[in-house]
Amino acid sequence: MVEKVLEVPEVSCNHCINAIEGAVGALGGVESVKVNLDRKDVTVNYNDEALQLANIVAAIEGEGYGVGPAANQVHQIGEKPSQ
Ligand SMILES: [Cu+2]
Repeated sequence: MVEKVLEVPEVSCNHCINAIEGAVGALGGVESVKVNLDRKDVTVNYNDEALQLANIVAAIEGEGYGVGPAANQVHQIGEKPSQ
């Protein structure tokens, strides 16, 4: 099980949160998904033997949200995104 944080700069409201959490949560291997509207990021805990990070990114993009520039940089929790 790994935890990754992806930046999703376009999230702006509960609709966005529900769309992203719904799409990512529906993927097999995802244990938990939580969007933080203030930080505009999404924290995903998943089984990395069952699911690739690319599949998670694709699910978010499939809902129409970019996984933004800073955003392509996946960072571990507790670590600042490089800027
Ligand atoms: Cu929204």
